[in-house]
Amino acid sequence: SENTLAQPVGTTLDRYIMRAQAEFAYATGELSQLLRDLALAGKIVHRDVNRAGLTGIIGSMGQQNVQGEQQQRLDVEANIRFIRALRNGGEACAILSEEEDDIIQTGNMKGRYVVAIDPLDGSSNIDVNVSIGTIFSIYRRVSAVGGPATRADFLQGGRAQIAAGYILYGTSTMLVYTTGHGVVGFTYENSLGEFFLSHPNITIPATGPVFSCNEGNWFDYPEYVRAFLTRCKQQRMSGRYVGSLVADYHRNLFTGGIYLYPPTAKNPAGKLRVLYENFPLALLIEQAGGRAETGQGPMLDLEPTDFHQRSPLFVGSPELMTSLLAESAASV
Ligand code: P6P
Repeated sequence: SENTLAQPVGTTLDRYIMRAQAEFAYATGELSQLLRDLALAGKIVHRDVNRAGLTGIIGSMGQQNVQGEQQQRLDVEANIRFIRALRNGGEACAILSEEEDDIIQTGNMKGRYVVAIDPLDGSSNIDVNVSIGTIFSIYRRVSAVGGPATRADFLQGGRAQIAAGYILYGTSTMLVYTTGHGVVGFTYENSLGEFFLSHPNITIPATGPVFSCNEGNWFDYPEYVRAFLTRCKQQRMSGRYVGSLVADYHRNLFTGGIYLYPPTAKNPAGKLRVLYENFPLALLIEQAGGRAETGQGPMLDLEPTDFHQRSPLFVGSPELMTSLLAESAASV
């Protein structure tokens, strides 16, 4: 969808949100506050991630982390940061986190939103210094304001999301999100503690040179996926796979390309999680002019039944997605 809100590169996240709120009149500022809360937690996780290797060493010199707590694993630490920021911000009545089985009631019974979040995806990449990311998905609650959130709040389906995005802790830290008016990107300047608008209107190229998948699973892949990938190789496309979802997704968003996580023997329903990975990334790609599919239909049309359910994910440039789906149709 057209991003009708053109603001100058370099404006801060706060200014951008305030102008967007006026322009799009979304909610009465609650969503704005929610986005600020997520950005705040992102700044804290940025700091944690960027000194991860050292904290153990510094800690052993008697310097405790800011809360004086025993240094946690980074994904556990990130989970605490996002829950705390959302609880203190007051807008989210509940959170569904990859790190916790059940809904986390924040105590903000009057909060009108719920947030599904993967606080730090790709924790296996943390220990080897590979880029990692936070992925978030926001819904307006359907349960009664003033009471606790319910399962139904989180199982509304991908097209009910009112906002979605990610924070990529990469060579630079970026916040990329949509509220349904296109995709916008902010880059973090940690000496100032500010996110600055760097990408006012992100759109994915119609096609591109990259295919991303874990070819270790080649012999598990459905025949149509192997046929599609073989053609990619015959066309001498580039195989690029970091093995960290947000890093692979973000690169393809700019270069153009296709990311595939098909069913495998180990994960017959796919590995990636619907509520806090596939749905938010699918909303973003559609807002950026791309497509996201499960293999059985559009990702956003999947009807979720469980909080932590998985699905296959094929996501990227529209022309490459059309080509993949043509292989799928031909294979029936
Ligand atoms: P595989 C990381 O563990 C993760 O959840 C995503 O970040 C990443 O894209 C995927 O799994 C990698 O999975 O099976 O290729 O190692």
